[in-house]
Amino acid sequence: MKKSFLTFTLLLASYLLMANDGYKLWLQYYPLENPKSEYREILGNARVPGESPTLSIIKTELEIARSGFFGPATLQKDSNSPKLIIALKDTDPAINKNTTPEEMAVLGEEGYLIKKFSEAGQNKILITANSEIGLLYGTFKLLQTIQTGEQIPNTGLSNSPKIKHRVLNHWDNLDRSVERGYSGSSIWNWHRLPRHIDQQYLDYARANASLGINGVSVTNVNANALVLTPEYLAKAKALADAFRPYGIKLYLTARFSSPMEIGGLPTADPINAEVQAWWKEKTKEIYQYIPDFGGFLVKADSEGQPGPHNYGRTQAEGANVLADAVRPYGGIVMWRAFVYNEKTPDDRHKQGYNEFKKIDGEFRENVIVQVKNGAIDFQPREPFHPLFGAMPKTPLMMEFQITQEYLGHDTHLAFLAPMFEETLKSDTYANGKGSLVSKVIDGSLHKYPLTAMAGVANIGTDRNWTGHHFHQANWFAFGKLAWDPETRSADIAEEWLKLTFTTDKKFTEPIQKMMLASHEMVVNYMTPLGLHHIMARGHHYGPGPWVTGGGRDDWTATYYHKATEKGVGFDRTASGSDALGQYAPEIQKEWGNLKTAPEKFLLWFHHLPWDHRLANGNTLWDGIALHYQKGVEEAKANVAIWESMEAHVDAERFKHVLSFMKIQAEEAVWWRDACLLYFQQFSKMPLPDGVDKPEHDLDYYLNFNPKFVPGNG
Ligand code: BDP
Repeated sequence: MKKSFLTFTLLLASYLLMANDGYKLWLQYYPLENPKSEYREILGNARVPGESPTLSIIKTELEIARSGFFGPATLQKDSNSPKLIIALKDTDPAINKNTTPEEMAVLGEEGYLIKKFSEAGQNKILITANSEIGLLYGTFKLLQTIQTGEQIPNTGLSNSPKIKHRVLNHWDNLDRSVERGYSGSSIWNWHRLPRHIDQQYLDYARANASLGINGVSVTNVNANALVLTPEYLAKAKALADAFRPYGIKLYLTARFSSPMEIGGLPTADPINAEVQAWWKEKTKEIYQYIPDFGGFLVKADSEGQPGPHNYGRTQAEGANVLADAVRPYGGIVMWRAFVYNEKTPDDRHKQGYNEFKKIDGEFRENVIVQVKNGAIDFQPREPFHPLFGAMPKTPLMMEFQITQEYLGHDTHLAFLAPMFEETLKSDTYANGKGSLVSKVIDGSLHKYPLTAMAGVANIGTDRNWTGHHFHQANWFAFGKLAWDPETRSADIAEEWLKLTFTTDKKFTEPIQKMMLASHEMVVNYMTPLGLHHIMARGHHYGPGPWVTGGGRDDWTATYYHKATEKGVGFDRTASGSDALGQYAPEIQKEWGNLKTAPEKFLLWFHHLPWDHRLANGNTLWDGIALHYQKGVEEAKANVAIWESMEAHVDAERFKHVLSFMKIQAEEAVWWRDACLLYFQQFSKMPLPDGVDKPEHDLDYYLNFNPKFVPGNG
């Protein structure tokens, strides 16, 4: 007992002292607290019958975990009496003996079952599934359960994904720049592909598999047709081959004008027979390279991208051409609903809905419309997109942005699971009360046969993948919610902290609290009370409520906040743009009435005088100022909380996080002062008690111009 305790203490001490650059993400496999754990023998004495790339990944994973948990010494294996059996049904008698057909039936294609059983007086564990990928998912689940110190229930642990396609969207360009990427360059080195497969591709695939992510779109939605040429298809094939054993399918973004750009046709009109034939031929070629190619992701008629509008066609006519091409091979088309145009005189909020609602039911069966969580653009907070619930005849998928384009980029800690959860839990009232967005997405509300969720990746070549160590948690959260959109953000935070740092409650409890409050904190110091899109022009880093003019009104801040001496906010009720009219009557009633409208969306839907009274009796102006102040205070308090955690974290990650938190606290002040000085010109009211006086005048902020902000093309 004493000796093993000593071993554990030494292991743990050396783990804490070791430089940890975060590369291992949530797969740390650090020493277990209970050194006598029965898992030592279980992991050291596994039987995984059969040979295949996926099975060999499973074996390696068990070995990495075992030596991380218990130290490198190997165990004497007793192959006659394995303690852990990982196998498909009918490939191992222990599986057939200890499972029922009913248990197997609910697992579907990718689910798994972990069960304890006893044999000849020994405690054993089995993991089974209907596919090798299910076995891999089950293996990761067992290892996560061991690391976090949870128990496997006596009834077993059975789980299967609620969403079919769980896809990361990389906005990565072929030159390795990343649109809205803040953590280095693209991890795809197209120049070296296909001859060199970097270890990072495999580590990336492994990390995704550990979360159940099963699809990757590797290229920017602002697409380059070059990726569909043979030279690049050979490179894409090499990536697809690397991902396959991890259960990950490759998708490509398709530029709508490709038939002209690389096909030499005079048009890309979707009803033109030659265009249709071109897509069919091209798709056949892609499947020759990548037999399990997932399909296309398309951004059309948006922000300068070509699309069916160029030929007077609908989005369905555009999508269907590609859908017909991939259908014989089982592929899908993810067609984005992010369609808007500065020449359309209507509120930008309304354009996606207006474009798609009327063509509900006109898409082929293998098209899924990919809808951003909100109707504008990944703001720190948006009400759910009114298309959710409005297209019963067309499968809709969720697009979340994991990369923090509008949330302070890589240095601002914002745990996004609560934001994702807020959207998923919103009630669309499509089929009456309880018609949650999550039920639209998992297909249960409208019986969609095709279901999917996409997350715009925050991954780059930084050693820790995501810039801020805590932004690994956003990648993690996306994976968990894509698997089950009803997962609670509190559970996600806790699990991530335990896997990534320690199970010590002295650390996990305060830091989980900090994470869960961090999104609201960012909303407070950036865009409280429903303000939105008041970031700096182009790169969206830092405040820019003064951004105006420049040719595209819908890319300015003044378009969205409409501040004058009379008031502030975008009137989207019936007296204004009536975007609210796109939601269910129940929502119109609640959000349209100032007595019941949620304050978090107040200025999103209403234009109000500065002296409008909030629920707590404060004027709107005071309320805005106090929210900004609160955000600043929280960001400063977080620095102190993190400083008090030094004993629990390795020095390298501790320092890294600390310096980012200091940046965040400083920049929260920047946001508060710049926005309040700007809006004060109109409100002409003093700052309320408790709000710090700005250090500089408005001119200072207007002239502050950070250079070379990354991610802006
Ligand atoms: C906006 C980004 C832009 C993207 C666009 C999109 O500013 O870089 O290309 O969304 O989603 O958020 O297509």
